[in-house]
Amino acid sequence: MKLNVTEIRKDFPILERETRSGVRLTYLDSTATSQKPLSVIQAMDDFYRRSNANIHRGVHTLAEESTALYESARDRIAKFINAGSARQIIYTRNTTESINLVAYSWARANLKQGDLVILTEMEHHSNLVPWHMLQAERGIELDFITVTEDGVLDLEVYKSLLSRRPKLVSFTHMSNVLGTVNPAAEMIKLAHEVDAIVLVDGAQSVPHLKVDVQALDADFYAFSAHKMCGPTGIGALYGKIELLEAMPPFLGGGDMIKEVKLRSFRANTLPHKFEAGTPAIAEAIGFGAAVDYLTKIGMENISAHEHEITEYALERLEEIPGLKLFGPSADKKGGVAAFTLDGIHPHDVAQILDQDGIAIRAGHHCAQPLHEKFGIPATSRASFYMYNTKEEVDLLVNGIYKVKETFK
Ligand code: C6P
Repeated sequence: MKLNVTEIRKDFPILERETRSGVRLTYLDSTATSQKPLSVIQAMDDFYRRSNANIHRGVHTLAEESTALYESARDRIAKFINAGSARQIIYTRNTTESINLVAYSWARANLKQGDLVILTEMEHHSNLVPWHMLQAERGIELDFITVTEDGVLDLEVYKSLLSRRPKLVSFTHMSNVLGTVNPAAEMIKLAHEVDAIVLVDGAQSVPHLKVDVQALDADFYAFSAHKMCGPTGIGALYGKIELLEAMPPFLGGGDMIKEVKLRSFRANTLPHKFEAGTPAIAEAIGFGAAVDYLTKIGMENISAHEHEITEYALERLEEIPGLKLFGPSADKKGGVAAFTLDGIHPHDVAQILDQDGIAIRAGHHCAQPLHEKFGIPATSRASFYMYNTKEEVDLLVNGIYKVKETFK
């Protein structure tokens, strides 16, 4: 179904604002964080106005209401990615913490010196640094699936790395710079043939594609609420039950225990075993409202709209002399357009566009090794979501011509 973007934009009050007098916002930075619809803002506001209390601790009405809202959000998040059970959804702060949870708990219990972990050259720092840290501590080995000139993973390299029998393969489902959507199901199947466990970084895929963790057969899947219309400060880790059950707790404290003695403790059942201390309750409720919103719009409709916008954007950007795009063609990627402009620093591009209210990101986008691979320190990056329009792409293109004019 074609999206009614005019109606959708009414759900996002921020899109109405001006960044300076007479200059309306053109928000092209949803890859960094998406904007939030009224239903999410209201769900969090209602919680604080009506139901605010700590969860899993009290028997009074508010405590029961708050617990029910928190757990009901988990149920809907589980359904959204087709997890078999809500027990498989661990609330974390974000994708970064979800990956670190696997690195601290699963990996420290299962990996020893010399064990191989396969990553890719297009990873975000949050799927590199936790493994660097484990390498320093444990002496694990890291190797990388290379990225081709067109910005896709070289699956022949992957297959040859798999012959070295890695213990873990961890890769991003969708690149935050190239936009490349990796063939996750195929990659997971190949990893399972050599008995490797697979962690997927879903920070950019869950907000934009229909993700079914069971169909993918992912062992772990990490994502953040704030990139999918939800609040900051909350994310999730999905894991297969048998893996999560066998893993030791990550952080210790309240709520993650069944029983505590002076010299020992017994860990709680899933998912609470991994949720120590008072969590981000209002944020979890906002996360639930965000998946309701995305479900109402329909993930297939969102993907189709973004595809149309991205195809148009790539076509228009390609026309600009001196502009170089990174990443594959629109059929292999999500709504991301990273580019350089001959002789002009990406930060200057972003700053000049901002004068016209156009928000893009410039820098290495927390993917320094990928930029190094392409021999550049930084790119400018425009990214699209369900609320973006072709008119906004035109504003971006006109803005880039203005940047070129300024630097002529
Ligand atoms: N990328 C971007 O502008 P957190 O910060 O934990 O919510 O997400 C981390 C992360 C992990 N993997 C990928 C593929 C990502 O894109 C991100 C976040 C943002 O590209 C902020 S750096």
